[in-house]
Amino acid sequence: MRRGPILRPLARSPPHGYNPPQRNNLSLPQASPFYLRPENRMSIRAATWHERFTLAGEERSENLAAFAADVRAGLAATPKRLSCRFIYDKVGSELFERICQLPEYYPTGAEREILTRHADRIVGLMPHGVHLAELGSGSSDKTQVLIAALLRAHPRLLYVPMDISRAALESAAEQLLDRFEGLRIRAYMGEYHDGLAFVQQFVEGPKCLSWLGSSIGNLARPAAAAFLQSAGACLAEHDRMLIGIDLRKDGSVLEQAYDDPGGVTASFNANILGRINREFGGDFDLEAFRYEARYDEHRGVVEMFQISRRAQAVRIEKLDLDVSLAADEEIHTESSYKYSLAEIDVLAADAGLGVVEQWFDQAKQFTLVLLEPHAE
Ligand code: AVJ
Repeated sequence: MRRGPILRPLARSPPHGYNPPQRNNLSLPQASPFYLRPENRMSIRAATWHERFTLAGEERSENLAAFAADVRAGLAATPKRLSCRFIYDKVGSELFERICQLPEYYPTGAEREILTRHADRIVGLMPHGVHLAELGSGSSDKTQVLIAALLRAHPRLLYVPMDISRAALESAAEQLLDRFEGLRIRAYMGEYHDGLAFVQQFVEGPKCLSWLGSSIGNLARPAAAAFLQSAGACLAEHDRMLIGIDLRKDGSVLEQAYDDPGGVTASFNANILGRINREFGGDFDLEAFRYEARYDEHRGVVEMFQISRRAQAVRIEKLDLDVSLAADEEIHTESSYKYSLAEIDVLAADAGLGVVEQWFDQAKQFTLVLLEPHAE
């Protein structure tokens, strides 16, 4: 059974080992509160940690049940498949951060370039005093550029990062709160669908929903339009949505980006098998698989696979599941759709959203699109 989102405070101690002052404790030596005493000055910011950060979310076991169902269905299917959304446990999220630092993986740098150049213009097209909610926030690294611009336009900002990884949310929050005085964070841990419900329930006032990094690329085109439409349903008249979309380009550039020579992407992709081993007692031998990323230019999609090097049988103990694979049999693990400008217009139209403005990096590899709900 699915429970509603639960609000709870950060489950570990704030930075600097600070203990919040006890408001009614008159036995404290007076004059200044102890966090203002010179020896404790570094804790001033930490004093507001609890007020500035909350974390809400689903229990991890619910995500695990969905993962188990996906493994059962996907490994029984022909051809075999697993959903890429389950790659992102702690290990997977860390490997993805490493991908973002690879020279071959151009989307991160391209999107940062666009944000850096156009953040003030983008913010200028949002309602004044807007809140920022972000799907799949991860490290929130590029988002800092946007947050800085929002805080230039308005001294206070509520940021609602949403991600599947608790570790990513917590470390991002620690950095952001340290850097930005006027910032308050209400993080949500869970999947997109529940994140949108959280935004709808708890974010009052004008908002911008951001979805950066071309995460939309993981969805097939019809699913992408359907998801954007459901996200758009959370927007009030003057709210905005900002999405990063990777553009169609030469296949050799894409195959480098999705199969780097250092093998970081291959390890990231193989983490779906590693995670089955860890969570469900599987005995996948990761060495018995190779990784492949292929660009289908006609369909505009990079498809990624784990391919069995030989005929083999795999046991997944906790699911009481036996899987056999033929030599060269493929498990489809991820798709990354690329868009032409015409396809972006179709996407927005299918989602019932209007394009306000759109920006590109200089090499025109990537685009940021600002969307608005269509006036009825
Ligand atoms: C997180 C979906 C944007 O498709 O570029 C990167 C994931 N997979 N390298 C992408 C990914 C392999 C990434 N997205």
